[in-house]
Amino acid sequence: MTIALLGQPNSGKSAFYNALTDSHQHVGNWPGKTVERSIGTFRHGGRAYTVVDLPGTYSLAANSEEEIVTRDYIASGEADLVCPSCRTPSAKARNGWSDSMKPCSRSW
Ligand SMILES: Nc1nc2c(ncn2[C@@H]2O[C@H](COP(=O)(O)OP(=O)(O)OP(=O)(O)O)[C@@H](O)[C@H]2O)c(=O)[nH]1
Ligand SMILES: [Mg+2]
Repeated sequence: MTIALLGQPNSGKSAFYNALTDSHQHVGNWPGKTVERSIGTFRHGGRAYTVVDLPGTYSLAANSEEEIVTRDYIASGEADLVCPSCRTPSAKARNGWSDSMKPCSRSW
């Protein structure tokens, strides 16, 4: 099974990815660190899982090269599960992000 980590920049995707896959992707307290997708694996309950750490994005409108990487990966349908990462400063921002991600709600 392939799990994609999708969320706004600086929402903790790479930290989660590192914890799951025992990797060392760049983690820091500013947005825009991850610019390419990274792929790792972990095992749980005898099953193997693939995790994809994606560049942060504010929407699927793809306004930058990093957002295009993320948009294209989500649109490819390669992920069996899209895991949203919603650590945002306010409920308003969280709701706005969730609205902008509705096109992928089938995968959630
Ligand atoms: N309090 C708290 N901070 C966290 C948690 N997960 C990550 N962080 C912090 O949040 C910041 C951003 O984490 P990253 O994992 O780099 O975020 P990202 O979503 O990969 O960011 P981009 O690659 O820029 O899109 C870092 O300072 C982390 O230490 C968490 O569960 N709790
Ligand atoms: Mg990252």
